[in-house]
Amino acid sequence: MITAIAAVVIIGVVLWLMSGSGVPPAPQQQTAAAEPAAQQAVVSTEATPEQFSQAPASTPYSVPSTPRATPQPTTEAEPSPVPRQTAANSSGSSTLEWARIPGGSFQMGCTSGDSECASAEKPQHQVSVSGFWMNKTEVTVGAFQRFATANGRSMPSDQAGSNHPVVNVDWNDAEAFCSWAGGRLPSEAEWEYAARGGREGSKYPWGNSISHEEANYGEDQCCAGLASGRDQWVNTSPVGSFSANGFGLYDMAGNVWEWVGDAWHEGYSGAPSDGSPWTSGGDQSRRVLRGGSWFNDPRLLRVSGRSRVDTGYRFDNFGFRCARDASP
Ligand SMILES: [Ca+2]
Ligand SMILES: [Ca+2]
Repeated sequence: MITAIAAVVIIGVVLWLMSGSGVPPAPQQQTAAAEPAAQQAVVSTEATPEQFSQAPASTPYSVPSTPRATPQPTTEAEPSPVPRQTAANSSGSSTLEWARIPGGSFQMGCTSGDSECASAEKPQHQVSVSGFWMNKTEVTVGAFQRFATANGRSMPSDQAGSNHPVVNVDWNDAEAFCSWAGGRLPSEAEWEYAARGGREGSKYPWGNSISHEEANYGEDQCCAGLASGRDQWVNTSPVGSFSANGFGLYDMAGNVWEWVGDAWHEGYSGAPSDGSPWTSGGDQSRRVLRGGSWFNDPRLLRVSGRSRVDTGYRFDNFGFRCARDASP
């Protein structure tokens, strides 16, 4: 009898360990059980965890039956180590199109008169950025698939169509992709400079107000996807489904959050003024995300808006785009 009881206990312990209860949680933070930990990990300023999607991994993507035509980029880019197709046949699915971003100076951070600014967006400060290249769109599922295939990596889970932005990528995935593509992640300053598109003093890349005609985002109050007007998508939209900004970049507001190279700092005191990534000090375990997503309310799509999360986290509203230095 005692032997039988002991056997049952041992089997129970083994099954408990196999169930994962005795090991740290995997980076994937999509299950309901993982939400509290993920939320705790990101709460430290008024930029709340509402920016992250807790949608179940199985949530179907809303791909309209008659998708809006994708604007075709027209500017040419420098040769890339990643084979490129023409815009006409790529549909943005597997190529990386690069836009040349001219150098210049801008005011980074909280836009004057913007009552929605968080303390982390202050102080506003001048930054001078050298010219560089930046992907016109978020990196697509198709492009990431090519990277995964070339490097023997498995695709992250729960992807939509090949011309949608890749999601469920952590910071290291993003950096590895950009390195493979001959580039790097943009610095936070480069990202904001690029997002503003040469337009100073606006809350959004196109002006001071926002509607679903300009970007893919969610409900006005936190947090859920919403289809309305030109924004036909409850989840991600095909990249380039909305108008480009002044630098020819798409979806700098909304669709998916975009990883940048910088470590998280609670504000801009002591930040570099030369456009370089701020990688010293601050919270080295977290990296910055920009631009808001399909899951978020419009406040988080503001061009100065910031968020951050642990480098190993993946969500179905996290993506990225790459930058690269301009040739001298
Ligand atoms: Ca939407
Ligand atoms: Ca975006």
